[in-house]
Amino acid sequence: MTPVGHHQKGGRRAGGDPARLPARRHEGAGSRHRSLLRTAAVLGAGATIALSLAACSSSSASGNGSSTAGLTASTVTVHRTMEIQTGKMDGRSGWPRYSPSGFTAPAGATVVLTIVSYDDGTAPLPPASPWGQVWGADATYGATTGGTELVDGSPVHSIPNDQVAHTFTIPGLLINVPIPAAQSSSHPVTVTFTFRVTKKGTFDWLCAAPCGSGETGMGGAMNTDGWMMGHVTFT
Ligand SMILES: [Cu+2]
Repeated sequence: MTPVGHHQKGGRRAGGDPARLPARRHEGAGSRHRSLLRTAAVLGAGATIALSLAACSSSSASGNGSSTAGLTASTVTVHRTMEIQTGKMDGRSGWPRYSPSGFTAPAGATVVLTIVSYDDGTAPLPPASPWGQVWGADATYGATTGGTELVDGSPVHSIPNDQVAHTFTIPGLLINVPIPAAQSSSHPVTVTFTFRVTKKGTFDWLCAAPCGSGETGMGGAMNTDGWMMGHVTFT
């Protein structure tokens, strides 16, 4: 755990200051957060490549999953919605937040997750960061997404790293959903992502973009359950 000398409010970039975005921004993150991301980044490197290849060869793989072993509820589709609220909206300046901070879904069901973000600032990722890409192809748990998310209805495989505002990342499932900045705080951006998890259990999710406070942007909301990290449960 790196001590942070002072907590500056609103340490995230809010419209300017692109100079403060060195590749070192992830230093100083809480150690749990950091190790989860590192593990996922290593594991995900292969998955990401596989996704890119799959995307090139068959763009319409919708993952209906008839061949996925162990599915128990393959015909069930559930919808879950999360909102990304700004610090202004949640009453804690400089603390953007996912609300609710988690959800429960049946294992094996197709989950259509809609994330509506009112945050019009970016928290750019370092140029080499993998978190701007959509991930979701872990065979162990059966997450199947085709590596695609819909941004206001348009399918994309990634968001440019310097346009990322947040991510919804489940390291244990190798799922990563990058969220771009909203047009303005009154024009939210809507990101929709479809996936399926065959294994029962509770998994941590977190945001991988440095949207919190402190020099690194990894403090405050980034290290606090119920803000930029939480849990999802498959029953
Ligand atoms: Cu965030």
